Amino acid sequence: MDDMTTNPEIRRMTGAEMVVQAMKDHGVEHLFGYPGGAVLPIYDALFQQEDVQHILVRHEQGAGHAAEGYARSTGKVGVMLVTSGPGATNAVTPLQDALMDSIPLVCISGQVPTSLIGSDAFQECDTVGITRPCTKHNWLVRSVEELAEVLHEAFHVATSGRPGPVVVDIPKDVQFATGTYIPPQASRAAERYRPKVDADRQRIRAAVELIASARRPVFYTGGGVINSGPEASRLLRAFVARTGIPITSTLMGLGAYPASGENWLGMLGMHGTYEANLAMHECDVMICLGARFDDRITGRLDAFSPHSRRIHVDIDPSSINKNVRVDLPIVGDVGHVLAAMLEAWDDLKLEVNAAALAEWKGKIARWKARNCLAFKQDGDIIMPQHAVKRLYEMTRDRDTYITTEVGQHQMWAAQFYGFEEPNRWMTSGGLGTMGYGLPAALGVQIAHPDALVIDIAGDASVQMTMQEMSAAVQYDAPIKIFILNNQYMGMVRQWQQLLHGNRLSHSYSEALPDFVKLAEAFGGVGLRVEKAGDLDGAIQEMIDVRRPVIFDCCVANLANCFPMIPSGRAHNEMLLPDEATDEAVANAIDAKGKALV
Ligand SMILES: Cc1cc2nc3c(=O)[nH]c(=O)nc-3n(C[C@H](O)[C@H](O)[C@H](O)COP(=O)(O)OP(=O)(O)OC[C@H]3O[C@@H](n4cnc5c(N)ncnc54)[C@H](O)[C@@H]3O)c2cc1C
Ligand SMILES: Cc1ncc(C[n+]2csc(CCOP(=O)(O)OP(=O)(O)O)c2C)c(N)n1
Repeated sequence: MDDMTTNPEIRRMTGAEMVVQAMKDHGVEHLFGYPGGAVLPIYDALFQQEDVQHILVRHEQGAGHAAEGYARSTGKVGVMLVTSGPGATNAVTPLQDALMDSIPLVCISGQVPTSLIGSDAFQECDTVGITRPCTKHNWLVRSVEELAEVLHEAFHVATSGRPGPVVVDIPKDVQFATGTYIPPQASRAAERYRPKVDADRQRIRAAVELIASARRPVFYTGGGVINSGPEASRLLRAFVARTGIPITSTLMGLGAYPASGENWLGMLGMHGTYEANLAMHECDVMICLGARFDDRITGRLDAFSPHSRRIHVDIDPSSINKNVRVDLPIVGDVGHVLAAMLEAWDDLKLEVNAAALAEWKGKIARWKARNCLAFKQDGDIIMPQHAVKRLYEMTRDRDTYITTEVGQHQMWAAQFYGFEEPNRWMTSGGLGTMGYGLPAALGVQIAHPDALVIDIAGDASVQMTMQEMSAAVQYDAPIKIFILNNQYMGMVRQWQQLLHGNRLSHSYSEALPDFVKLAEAFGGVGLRVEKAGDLDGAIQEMIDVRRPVIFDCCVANLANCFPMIPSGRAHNEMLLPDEATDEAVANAIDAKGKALV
């Protein structure tokens, strides 16, 4: 007897039907896509079923970022569907974005028929060639008999180990052809790729003993804690509570430990807090959990945390010793490792050095008293920090998700919006993709229809993917686009001011759209606020409207985002708000003898 008769799940169907069936079998409820000639068979199969809902975006980049927002806010895989040629090339930016931020994405792309591959056919491009460096893995499927196995492998690879984007490129004749569909249970994909999740016991023991011996320890946590799932955040909180060790996080890890937690130091890095960066600089034991020593964190490498012994927990062995040498590498899933660390801590009856820790915390408290995020809000002009602070205070008790674009507003959001839970914060960290936030908000809202989803945006970034407002209106997704409108590419202007002699080369948008009219043109609601006194009322109106809103919040044009470690500088060479005089900045530049950009 062959498999067809022994296993009723093994069925004959077309390649296009297999794509839809695999989505159903992997629990996909929504996908984001845009049709075209080379994917029409798949669109036809989608049309004939109701289990998987397709969200029609307005540009393939939007599909990718929406799928990223969906994935990050749910912990599930994000799925996108694009046609060949321009559809695939438009998907490159979100694929690279997802690769850098470890977001699980499955991108299905249509390809010209196999007989035409390599003939410069209409809308042909070498999709696997183009996307090879910006995916975790990709496949060109040349036979319908391979398709089911490749699809299962794609879902497995995207979501296992260090998550990331994958592409399955399917020629049109393979979509039309009929073949055998095997279900995920019959697939061998999981045997072929088995990342290590449990850590070596000896190393766990060495790590907890090193932590117990520390006098000035600090947790440096990152996106890997979010990737690992909510249990990792719970275990992290438990470990911090057990030890009382201060904790900071990267931009990507915000929410894993609550911003209101008593050991919280705030974000670290280029725009991180004074206390977080100095704690990293002066610590004697650094416990890095699911973070990758990015250059926005380390600053000048030869001056990075000069006195510390470092533990690095990461699921991807290639992250270890990539940028910074560590003393105790641990390869594994951060949730599994934390569980093992807590167990070992209790079994070995370890305790922190209470006197040394108290002294360390006293020092940190003095750094904290420096109040590095201070800003002045007086008069009518709205300070951007104040706008984010009020937005936070007025939405913190709701079921709120925040996305951002890229620039100063993104950093102010990270500094002034306090995240209490994981998966509430969606931002483009590694690639820094302007245009990420609006479609990401759409993806989040599709996953959480009743939640309050806000994109904290800049006036320049938001114009890059503004067209997805139309998709938001179509799907009744009441996203709120909260633009901190300073009329500049603020982050670029800030660097030009501080590091390029204030020569503001092409960073001012002389013509901006009327965002209120634009919102209305899309079928949404537009609100504009110009005076600080009107801010709260308008935020409340935005919250109350159950429709997509563009909120044009006119803020101080020339505000700068501090603290700031100019790139190439060390943690203890940070510029603070009231120190960043022209003279101090000029000296900082002169000391190096060249612009630090
Ligand atoms: C304008 C701008 C300014 C920025 N300024 C700052 C700043 O001031 N501070 C800052 O922090 N960032 C800043 N960033 C973001 C920065 O560029 C990086 O994206 C960020 O620091 C990387 O965060 P991460 O180290 O947590 O790594 P991620 O990119 O989140 O990577 C996660 C790491 O964890 C590992 N991992 C994944 N899953 C698991 C798992 N289950 N278990 C164990 N390990 C796992 C991965 O292999 C990887 O090494 C800025 C970005 C922009 C655009
Ligand atoms: C696609 C893309 N192009 C260029 C950049 C470089 N860049 C980083 S921030 C920024 C300005 C962002 O301006 P805006 O969205 O108005 O935000 P603001 O900094 O004013 O808050 C630019 C151009 C980028 N990050 N992404």
